[in-house]
Amino acid sequence: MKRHIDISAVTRNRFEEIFGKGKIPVRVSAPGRVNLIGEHTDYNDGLVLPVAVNRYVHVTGRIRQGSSIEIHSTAFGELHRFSFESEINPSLSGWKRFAEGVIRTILKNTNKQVGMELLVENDLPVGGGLSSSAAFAAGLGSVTAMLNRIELSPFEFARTLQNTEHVYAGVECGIMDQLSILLSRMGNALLIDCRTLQIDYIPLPADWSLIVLDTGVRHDLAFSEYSERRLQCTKIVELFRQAGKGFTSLRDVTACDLDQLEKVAGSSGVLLRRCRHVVSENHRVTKTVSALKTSDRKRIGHIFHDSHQSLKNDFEVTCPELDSMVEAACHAPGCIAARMTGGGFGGCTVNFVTADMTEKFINETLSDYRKRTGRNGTSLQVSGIDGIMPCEGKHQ
Ligand code: GAF
Repeated sequence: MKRHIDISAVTRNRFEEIFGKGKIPVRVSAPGRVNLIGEHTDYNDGLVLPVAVNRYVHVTGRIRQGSSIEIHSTAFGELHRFSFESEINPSLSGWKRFAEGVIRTILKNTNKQVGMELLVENDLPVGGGLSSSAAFAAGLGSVTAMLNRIELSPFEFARTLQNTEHVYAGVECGIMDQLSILLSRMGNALLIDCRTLQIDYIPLPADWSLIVLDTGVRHDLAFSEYSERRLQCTKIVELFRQAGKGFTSLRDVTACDLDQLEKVAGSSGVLLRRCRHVVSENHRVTKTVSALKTSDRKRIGHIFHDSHQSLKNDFEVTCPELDSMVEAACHAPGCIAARMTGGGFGGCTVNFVTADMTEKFINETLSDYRKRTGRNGTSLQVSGIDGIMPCEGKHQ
């Protein structure tokens, strides 16, 4: 695990203002991630291609006397205190419940429960589609493990973090965010096969910039719609099973099977469209990998376009603002490829841009977006960086 002892003076002062002077704390910086392609495929055992980016949740912590835990979040401007002597308060909600859940889960089944003082600082926008919640959990979990001298394998750790999102944040997410935050490598995207957990590193073209554009829109329905999409995918697998196919997930479905689904899925066609998105999106991940290897701008532009259209029309997780941002980007100078990224219903788009056109691209896209929607979007130029547990070579 990457441990930082070169804590900035600002963090050190902030830490001491909250917790008082004492031992030098340890610090872990958990990056956010942007998914290049492979959307809503991770929980269907499919392929994804995320990049860990240079925006972080920093967690600084040290051991304290006794068994109580104090966590201060600068993003929320609040302190949470709890002790292992009592169970988690069932009425606890929001970031406090999630933070407590992460720590309790990491320490479950160990006899290690040291008291801790923890400071959480963000330069990753909260709820902005760059996986701030998975980074929060990964940072807290890593410092908890370090201070309690617990060794975790990246895969075991990723599964534990995913489980805490399900139980304590109420989001039935896949495994993509956790693995990319832990295992990414500088200058590369991470190709994850979410069925086998095989990981390959795919270099990003050096003369392309990676730009994240935030629509500024956050929809409350994102959580409920996400759960609904998951349920629909499970239902499709069940329908195939009833029709005699031995599928365990949508990863098993081929384009030829879609005709059969049309017959059994009823007249609405909704399930057929959901399935078509997942099947075609897996292919697009593979095609993106080969387009990246040859720096094929035209091809990647088409693939991102098709992905966005599929998410808009078949999976129905975009919104007018995401569609407008992508359309604006496609008309802007220097654009190589643009699509929505993450769960959808607001949040961000991901864009490849010719490096020397970056500023012009951002200005023109955001100005066009403003004309189309009356909203001010924002931009982040990001680069692919190491995850918390960077590794050499292939995995699994
Ligand atoms: C969210 C989830 F957390 C991921 O697991 C993934 O499903 C993504 O939405 C959609 O691709 O970020």
